[in-house]
Amino acid sequence: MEGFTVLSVLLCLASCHLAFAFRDVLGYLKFLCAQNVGLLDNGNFELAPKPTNLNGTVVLKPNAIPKWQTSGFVEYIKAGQKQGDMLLVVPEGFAAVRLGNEASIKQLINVTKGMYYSLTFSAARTCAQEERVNVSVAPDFGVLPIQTLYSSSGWDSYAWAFRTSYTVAEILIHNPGVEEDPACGPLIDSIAIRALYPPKPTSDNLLKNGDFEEGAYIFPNTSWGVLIPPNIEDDNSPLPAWMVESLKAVKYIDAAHFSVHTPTSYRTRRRERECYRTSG
Ligand SMILES: [Ca+2]
Repeated sequence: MEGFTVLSVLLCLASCHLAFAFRDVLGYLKFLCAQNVGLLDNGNFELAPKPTNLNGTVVLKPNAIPKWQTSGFVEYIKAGQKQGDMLLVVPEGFAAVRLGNEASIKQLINVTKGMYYSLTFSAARTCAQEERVNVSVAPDFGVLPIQTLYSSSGWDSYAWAFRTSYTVAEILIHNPGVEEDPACGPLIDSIAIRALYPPKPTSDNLLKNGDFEEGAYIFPNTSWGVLIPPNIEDDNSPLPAWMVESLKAVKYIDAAHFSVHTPTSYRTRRRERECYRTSG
């Protein structure tokens, strides 16, 4: 009988331990989800509209693209598609969207009120010599120039930062252009987000974020980093504590794809992968 009691106690302790471990794992997963790290829902546009909601490439309904609301002349562009003799560049995977004159896409996401976030997205210009993208989370917005190509692939990834005023943020990407051909406009793909934690000076370094360990989301399977456009007029920076004041963008890169000085010892593996350099 005593043996049975001891066994019961041991089983109870073991199950309690497992329950606590399970709760810890759940808590950690909730913590990760709350950080909003990674692609937005269908942020790479690989979930396609129903064929009945498309007329060729043109999206016919505002909610045709899963998880997104569109406005204006929006096209769903598939890899390998041509416009005349020009091959349209799809930055990632099977598909992307193209925003015509005054067209926009938007998505609501849950966020932590008062928190800083950085948005990363890929964009390619098409017919126009100069194209711009207006990225906003009300009341913040930024107009990012797309005309300069830094990568040889015909498109680049860009970062923009904002601070939330509510627990829900509406991510809106808008083409403010008024080209002669309303179909002309930037291609957009791979929209991701990352919470930013503005660093404080340490006893080792009085500069805030002097080692550039805190910054924009970099797609782990990409090797070209993220452009941080000049943003003199913006309140927030995707590279916390730093502002880009030159006419050129700055490229934020990671140690996984570039040779950079990486800190050792107490820093996390994720943070060890990041650094930055000037581009151009
Ligand atoms: Ca895609």
